[in-house]
Amino acid sequence: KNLSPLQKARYQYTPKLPGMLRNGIAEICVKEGLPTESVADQEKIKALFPNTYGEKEITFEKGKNTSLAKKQVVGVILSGGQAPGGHNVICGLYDALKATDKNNVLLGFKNGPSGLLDDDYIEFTDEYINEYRNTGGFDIIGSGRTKLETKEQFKVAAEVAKKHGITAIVIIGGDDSNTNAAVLAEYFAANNTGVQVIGCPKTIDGDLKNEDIECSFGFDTATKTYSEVIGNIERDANSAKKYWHFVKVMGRSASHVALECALETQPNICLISEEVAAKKMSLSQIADYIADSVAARAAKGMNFGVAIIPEGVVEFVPEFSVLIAEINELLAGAKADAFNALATWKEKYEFIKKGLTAASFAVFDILPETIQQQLFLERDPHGNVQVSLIESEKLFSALVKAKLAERKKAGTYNGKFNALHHFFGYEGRCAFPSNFDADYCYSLGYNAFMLIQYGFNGYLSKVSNLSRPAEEWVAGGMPITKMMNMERRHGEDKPVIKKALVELDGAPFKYFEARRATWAVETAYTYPGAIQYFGPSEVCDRTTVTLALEKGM
Ligand code: FBP
Repeated sequence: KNLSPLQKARYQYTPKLPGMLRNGIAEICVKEGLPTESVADQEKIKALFPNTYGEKEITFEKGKNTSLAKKQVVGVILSGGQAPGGHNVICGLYDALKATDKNNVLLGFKNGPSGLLDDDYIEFTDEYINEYRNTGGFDIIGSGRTKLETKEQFKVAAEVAKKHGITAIVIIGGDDSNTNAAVLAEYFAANNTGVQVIGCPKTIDGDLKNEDIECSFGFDTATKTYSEVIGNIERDANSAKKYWHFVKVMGRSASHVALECALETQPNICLISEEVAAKKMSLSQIADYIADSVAARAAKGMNFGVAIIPEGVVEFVPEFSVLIAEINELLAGAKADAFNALATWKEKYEFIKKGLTAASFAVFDILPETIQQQLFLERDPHGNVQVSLIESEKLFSALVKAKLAERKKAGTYNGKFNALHHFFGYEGRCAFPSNFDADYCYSLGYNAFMLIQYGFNGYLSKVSNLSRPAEEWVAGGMPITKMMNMERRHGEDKPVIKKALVELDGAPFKYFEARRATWAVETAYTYPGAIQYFGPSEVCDRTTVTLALEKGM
């Protein structure tokens, strides 16, 4: 087998559990908290979840284990995008399950939720599990984006569960997957299947967090990976002094990843989508904002810089989202055929000019031609423009270049502007989990099994006090319904876990806001370096700046 030295060394790493889970299975008891209410729309959520609503928050403590002895057959699913640490959730779950009774069984459904529906699974063994300890990736069983949301699917899931004698299903996923976990838990309870459902909070995007969940796993490792490379680029920029680097970072919607990377590396510019939306910034205003930094630095002889662009930003620019809506309309159904029949870009351009409102055409017209063409080429299966495929890092550098050309003409800028572009996303999703993510994930999995063993259903595995050393972490469970509210989705009111966007009055953004004007003109870069797995705790076990600031540290 081709194992890297690091992979071998990581096999030897023992993930840290919260102190209260360290005394062995026989010494874990439940402390019940208060009954819960959903964060909003209590009556509606209660009506939709009559069997699982209002359950108590619980924490685990050191004390005599009073759970009932029962053979457990647990199924586990990885749902959605990869996030470092997923393997450790499964390892922690497996270890707790086997430590409780070696006859317990853990089944891994393959390639995401569809594995459950297709009854495509493997049964884990020590040998199999050991190969994945403390490694990145979701390749242990694969992941997928099928959603478990319809009654028909739930029925199939119940049949598969019955066939294998499954007592519980653990769903490792983001806000949508955990919303669906709650609905599945309610279905299982309503139909007296006896199958429990437990969720685990995953996503590098960091947008599954609330007053109960301090952070989703994977965010720590992914942002550290991007920050390492951004720091290296900053140093390169400061060495060569001839390039402006435009770095797009992942995060489908929220800008938590971009903000954390900015807090770690202190770049000259970092856009925050939530601020763009709140201030209703136009593309032109954003371009001017970046161009101001380029010009100010050029005036001091610094024709270089680094700008971080969050992946989802264009959707937050009001005029741009109107433009996209109009384009979707313009190409709806058969109208696309008429458009595609046009032979030249010139003809297409005229078609577009006729079809868009004057305001949207003005927005369209300032875009570089490659981006204009991307808007009309890349459609998803529903006929929508795939916003994530728009190369926003190139879009903004092109707009900035145009602004600088105007300024040069006006005599207000006399620098050089050479832009380079990067996109960091996939390279961070399967990194070896940092010590934090290795520990957090293992704890989430271990804890998920304790929730199962104590008979809880519709709970999210909750490990908190995360800004403190693992010894002080608090393990327990929170009913998923507590985190839900009603939102309008596809023209219907749906119960969902609220997606957490960057809060503009929150401590991480405030910290950034207070310093960014200086960073924009000075060269105040910080170089986080590569994730360290071995060495002093302040280097190896450090979590994100976002979490530290949120916790007032
Ligand atoms: P999840 O929300 O499922 O964790 O996925 C997050 C993410 O990595 C986003 O940051 C990104 O926009 C998206 O997945 C990419 O999706 P895909 O892997 O399907 O290309």
